[in-house]
Amino acid sequence: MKYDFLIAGAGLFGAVFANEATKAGKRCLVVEKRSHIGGNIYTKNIEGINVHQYGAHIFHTSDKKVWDYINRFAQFNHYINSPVAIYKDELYNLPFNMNTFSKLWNIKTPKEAYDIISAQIKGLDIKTPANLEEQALSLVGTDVYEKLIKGYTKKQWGRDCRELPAFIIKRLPLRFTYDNNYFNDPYQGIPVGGYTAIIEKLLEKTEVKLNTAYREFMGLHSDEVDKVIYTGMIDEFFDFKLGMLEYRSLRFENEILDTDNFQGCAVVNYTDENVPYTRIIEHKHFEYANTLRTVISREYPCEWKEGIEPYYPVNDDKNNALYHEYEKLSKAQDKVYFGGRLAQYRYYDMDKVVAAALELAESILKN
Ligand code: UPG
Repeated sequence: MKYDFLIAGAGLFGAVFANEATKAGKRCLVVEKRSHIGGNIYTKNIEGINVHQYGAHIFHTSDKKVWDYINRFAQFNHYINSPVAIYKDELYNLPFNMNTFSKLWNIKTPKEAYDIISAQIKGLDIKTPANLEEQALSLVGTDVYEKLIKGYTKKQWGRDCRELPAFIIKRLPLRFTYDNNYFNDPYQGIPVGGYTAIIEKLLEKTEVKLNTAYREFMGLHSDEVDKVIYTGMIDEFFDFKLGMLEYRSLRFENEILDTDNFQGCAVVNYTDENVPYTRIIEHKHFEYANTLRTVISREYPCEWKEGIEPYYPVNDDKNNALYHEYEKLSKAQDKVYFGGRLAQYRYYDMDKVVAAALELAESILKN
């Protein structure tokens, strides 16, 4: 056997696993269908700025082990994600905190904010929130929901808030302090030199074939492969034989502008349903780049279809049920392991991907 492990996909999951396996003396090959490594965390240097080609990625974690691990492959800057939201001609700080509330209602104290939100929630009579709309309303009341959540979520997911799972909105902190940090995690930052450099380092000692689809490679070389780590779409692995899972995708319009500062921060969300994009990313602010020009990306969500990249699993009841059927098939596979956002159909953040890849490595590399 030529390879102990064939790793399908050179994204974060595949690269972390490959690094561990190679270190453990296993012969590994990574096949990647795109022309570059990194999956959706890939960054490319344009105008001296590391542009997040597949959307903004901010590394944040509460897991000290994961933080120490990833810091072996990059130095992280002190970036703290503090996006703003624009609704019509109004601008608010995110996540939902005292800065947001004082601007919304012209108030100053947490008690004033709390009283307004409580009064709004009281009239709604929601017991256990059954969907994203009920969850959002019962957390922050009607004003925040109408201005900062409803339109954005509809654009992001292409579905009404009543059709979406409640957990999605719980990603965002709600605070009664003047604190614009988007995350509660103690560790956060952007890797100096971009994310692609992390993947390069992870894969430094592993053979990688780009422009190589898993299916085609196996069609010709399956006899050279012992075990497989598969990080692509789980339904595609099984030829969609139980039906297709839904994914959300994104399209980006990138522009290089002749100004050194276009919007004053890295992430500006446009929460009005009538603005066709969800956010504008100005990449230089992730890394405090000192450049004369700037690069911005407008982000347009769309439904995934064959030929474009999948980004987000749509974890509603219908899709989760179908995923569980595929998961059963995957468990019955003798020498194939499924990992990452697409293969596990899970809205994973990067730190969870690293943790899951390390866990898999630990459990199967022993022998
Ligand atoms: N949401 C709103 N209004 C907002 C922002 C978010 O309603 O202004 C809802 C929406 O339903 C969204 C959900 O909250 O789907 C989750 O939001 P978020 O966690 O920001 O979504 P992601 O697209 O996954 O966020 C990515 C990265 C995150 C990064 C962020 C850029 O996961 O790490 O910080 O983009 O701000």
